[in-house]
Amino acid sequence: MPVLNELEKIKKEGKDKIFIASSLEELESLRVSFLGKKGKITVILKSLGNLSSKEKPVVGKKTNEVRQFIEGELIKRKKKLESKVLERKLEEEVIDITLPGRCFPVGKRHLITQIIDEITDIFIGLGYKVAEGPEVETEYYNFDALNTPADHPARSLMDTLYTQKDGVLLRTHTSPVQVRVMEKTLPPVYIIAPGKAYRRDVPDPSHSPMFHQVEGLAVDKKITFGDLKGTLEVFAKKMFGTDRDVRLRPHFFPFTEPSVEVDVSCMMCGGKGCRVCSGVGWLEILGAGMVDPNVLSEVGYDPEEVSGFAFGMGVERIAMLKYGVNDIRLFYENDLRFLEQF
Ligand code: 2NM
Repeated sequence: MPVLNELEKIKKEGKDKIFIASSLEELESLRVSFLGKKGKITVILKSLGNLSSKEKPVVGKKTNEVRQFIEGELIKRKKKLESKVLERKLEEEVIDITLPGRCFPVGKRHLITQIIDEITDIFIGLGYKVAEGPEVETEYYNFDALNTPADHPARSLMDTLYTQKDGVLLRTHTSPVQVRVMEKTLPPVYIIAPGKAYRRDVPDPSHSPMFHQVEGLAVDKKITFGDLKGTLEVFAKKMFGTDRDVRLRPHFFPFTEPSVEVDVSCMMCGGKGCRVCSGVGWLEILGAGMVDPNVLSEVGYDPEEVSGFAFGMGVERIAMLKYGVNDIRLFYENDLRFLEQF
């Protein structure tokens, strides 16, 4: 019977083609070509009616056998292809749970903030409190109350940044904060005033129209110049190292009398003289003095009852000396290559 040969050929063809099918799509189109509405096996099943009653059961049986065989082959191949797809997916999506997680970039305090905190901690340790006040000040708190004469050059338009409003300016130091504290507090007063100050300067390696200061003030009964000297020595050694020497040179400030400038032995050369200290072996770190009796009277203190010392330092200057930074403008450029070093 030629149809039996035909079925045997279909069986062989199905087996071979299903075996080499390389995708689920290909397998599906093979299923359609054998078992679909117009598929090779379906066509034969439909033609069974044309056969004789003797042939019909033989061919019918063989057709069913081939159909079942092909269905079986299709299922086997389908399972194989599905597991291959899953395997590839697992390989592609592999997650190494032993890899360390991605780090978020962590910031840090600006060097200027670090130095302010360091200075603050030293004076907190000596019993001082931190005081703050406005950066926009009046001429009274910035100059008048600090015994600064009306014709003092610091008051000039060349040196001070004034606002549109008469008598209102950007503070040129943080001393007005201390005047404000003294005004409303009875002695004893032990405070430091960290913060921004403004001066009419053109930026260059050592000048900036905005910079940071920490000023200190101690007012109590029997405060002496010796107390000032001892306090500043303790500060200088905590800040720059115990092997530093400290010296005071006479100076002048309107708000203190006597006044001094304070030097530490150069931390670069140890005092022998080098490029950093311009060969002199000493570096100026701050200004200080005994609070002028006029300043004490102005805030309502009795200069016969109490005395005080005060000091002021530039934070950028301290940072530059401590870390060998040669241009103040580096502090304000926010270049992480600079800032990350500290
Ligand atoms: C300095 C130098 C010397 C100072 C004086 C006062 C106040 F308010 F008590 F009068 N505060 N800070 C002072 C004294 C500041 O800076 C170089």
